[in-house]
Amino acid sequence: MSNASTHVDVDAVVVGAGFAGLYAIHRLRGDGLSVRGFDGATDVGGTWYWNRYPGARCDVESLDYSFSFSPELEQEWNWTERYASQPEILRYLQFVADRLDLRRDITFGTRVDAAAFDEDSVTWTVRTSSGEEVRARFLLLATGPLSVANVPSLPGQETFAGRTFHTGGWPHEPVDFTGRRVAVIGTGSSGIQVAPRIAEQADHLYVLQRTPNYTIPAHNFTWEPDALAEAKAGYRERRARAWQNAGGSPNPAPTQGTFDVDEAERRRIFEERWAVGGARWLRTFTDTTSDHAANAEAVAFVHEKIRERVRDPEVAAKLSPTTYPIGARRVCVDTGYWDTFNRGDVTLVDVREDPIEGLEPAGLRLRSGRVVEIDDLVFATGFDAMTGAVTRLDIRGRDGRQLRDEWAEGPRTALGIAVAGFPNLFLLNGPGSPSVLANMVLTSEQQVNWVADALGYVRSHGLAALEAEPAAQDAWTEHCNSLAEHSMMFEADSWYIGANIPGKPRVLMFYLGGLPAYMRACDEVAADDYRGFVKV
Ligand code: N01
Repeated sequence: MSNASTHVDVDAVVVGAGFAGLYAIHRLRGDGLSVRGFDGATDVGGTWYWNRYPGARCDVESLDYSFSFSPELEQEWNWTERYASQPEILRYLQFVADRLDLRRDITFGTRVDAAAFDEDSVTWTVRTSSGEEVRARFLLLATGPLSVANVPSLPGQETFAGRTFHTGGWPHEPVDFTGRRVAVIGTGSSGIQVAPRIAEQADHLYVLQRTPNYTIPAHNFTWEPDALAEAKAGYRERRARAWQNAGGSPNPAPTQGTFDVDEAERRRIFEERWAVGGARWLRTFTDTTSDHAANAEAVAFVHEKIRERVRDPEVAAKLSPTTYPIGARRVCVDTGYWDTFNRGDVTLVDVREDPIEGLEPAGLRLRSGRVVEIDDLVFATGFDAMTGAVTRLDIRGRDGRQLRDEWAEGPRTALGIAVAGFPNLFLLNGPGSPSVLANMVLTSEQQVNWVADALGYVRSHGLAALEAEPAAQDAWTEHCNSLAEHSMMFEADSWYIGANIPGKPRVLMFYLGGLPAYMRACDEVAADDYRGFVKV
């Protein structure tokens, strides 16, 4: 059936105005489609709009964490630091929105709440928080893998007399912690970034740690104009390398295994790479995340670094992860995290040993009866990742089937992009794609380009829709699961496997084969007349 004659308000609705949503609007518009974008925020930015906490910055280098599709944009924008801070990334996205005139097609301050597929007209009716209904042929969810805050419900929370914050929904005005006693719950990437900055201001900071994380110093720097100009002169080549890299970064892949070199040489190489800084340290050797003995060498090195840095041996021991391999959770990248614990006004509280029981007016009550008296509480407790932003929407496909019900046992997708029973619905960076395991800006471009090409195919072939076949969806999901089985990801509880949200099914929500292999799989499907998709 073709719905070419059916009335629609727009060709495509794009939900979310972060990196993926912005590029989707640009690309689809360029292809001649009419587009409406929606975002609950008052401006563009997605993650970088919401995560305004002090110390927030990206752990991918700024030159790489930026759009690659336009050499003009690349050359016009000048990054000031190796790892850009949140305000700078937000300014960059605002610059892109201005340059490409994207805002005119986006309705801000408006969430999409629901979308229902109509089988007769082969259209989606999208309902927003303002009560508007928009009918579109295509629905693209650029809702972000880390956009729904996880706030643990602590008994007595409403009785707490102080201020509370979540890193993922930080106020727009600067928050002053001067003279205040502050607790940060959580020591993931957000907690590890925010704690040192709050410590600089607060009267006293308590860092409440349940599980220590591996973190690698960023060794951030400010770009000198000459060095930046030189780096930008090689941008095309840098991008070409990034597209060929499993993680979407231009850095060379490791070539030797941990035990290909003797102990002294291994140490020298570890040190040399440590001095470079950043998460790429994890890829010093080929086998760190695939071989336990190799992993143990990397772990021992990090432990040693913690002991070197943190003066109190007991605190150093508590900060050292011992219960899971490095890389099983996302490695953090920090600036001054361990040094923070050498301050007299910072206390590490082990809430694995003495768990948080609840809140009372004066602060946090621990199981031992101890009350951590505070004025402010910062939740750095993460997100209902990958699926949370999709399953909170009321999305009804064929026969009124609810997407959240379809995913009750864990998400199932074709290529991480499409879902059987939901024609013309496209996920960007959805479960089953590389998503945050690669450079999200490049993955966003790749996802949008694939979807835009698919929409071009639909239109040029006089079709109404593309819809994933159940068998293709099963095959892709099983492929992702089998890659996951051979990884170390299930050896730690983390948001990667849904373990941070009570009741969430434990499945690894990513494609682990790396960006180039993923792109090949997507391209092959497209080249083979959208193999595994029903042409509606
Ligand atoms: O969240 P997390 P995040 N009681 O889930 C603790 C990206 N990101 O916001 O480990 C006590 O990693 C929880 O403890 P445990 C990046 O992809 C990137 O920090 O479950 N503690 C953990 O310590 C990252 O991986 C950047 O035992 C509780 C913490 O809260 C992802 O976002 C910066 C608790 C949550 O850690 C998420 O990072 C920031 C409870 N009830 C974020 N509940 C960069 O680019 C939770 N915790 C650098």
